[in-house]
Amino acid sequence: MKTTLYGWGSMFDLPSPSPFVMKADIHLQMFGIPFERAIADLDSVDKHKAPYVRDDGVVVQDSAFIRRHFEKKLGIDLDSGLTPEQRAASWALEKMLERHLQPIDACERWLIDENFERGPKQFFLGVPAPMRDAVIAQVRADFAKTMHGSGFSRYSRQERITLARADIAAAALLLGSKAHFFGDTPTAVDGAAFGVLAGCATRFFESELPDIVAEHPNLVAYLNRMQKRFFETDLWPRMA
Ligand SMILES: N[C@@H](CCC(=O)N[C@@H](CS)C(=O)NCC(=O)O)C(=O)O
Repeated sequence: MKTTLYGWGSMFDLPSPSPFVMKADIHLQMFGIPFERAIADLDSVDKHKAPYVRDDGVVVQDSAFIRRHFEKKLGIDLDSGLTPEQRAASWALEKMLERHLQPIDACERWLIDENFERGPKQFFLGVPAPMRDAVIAQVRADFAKTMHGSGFSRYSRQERITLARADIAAAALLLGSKAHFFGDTPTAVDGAAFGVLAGCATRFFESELPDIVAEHPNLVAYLNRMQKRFFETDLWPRMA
């Protein structure tokens, strides 16, 4: 039996540049199964996104379906002990963070020139030099188009930050003084929450987001606690 999680390792002072890879990594650790980590080859999977896992030869794409695959296979519920209402709140929080706050953070990284230069541009260092600039321009244009379609780039940067501030404050309030979002033990949403909130908290980029996270000492303590528990050492292979 062999399980491999495909994604990317430490970048931008984070365990992974991708919140979804961090989430899947945390979930696999919560399942308690041995697994390896390997650098993703997006061209090898039809959704063209990471994370994905190869589990005994079966490829499972998308962090939500990775979770479901192992919950079913192992008979382990990452939300065991939660009431139906807590499960609903957990899903709502996860999707607010992933579908609203995360794209705002992505805009900080991809649309602000100095952040793009020091951040996402590094993803393309492996592209042969003669075509690198064209590939970078195309991928960045695709990102801008996606953000226009979803509406995020139609907000000004300051409007996006205002919305992010509300998301981060909501997460901080829901966490309160608990060790994790639903008590002493991590549940599924902690994987998603760590991924997105750690992404906002990194000081690697020029952004107001880390300052906003820092306004909530309980969130900062939570992120430190989660980092220590799940990512104490650098677990990923070096990227080429
Ligand atoms: N819904 C997916 C989202 C995964 C995702 O957006 N991954 C990004 C990195 S954060 C990616 O692989 N992007 C590559 C691309 O869009 O080409 C999940 O939960 O796994």
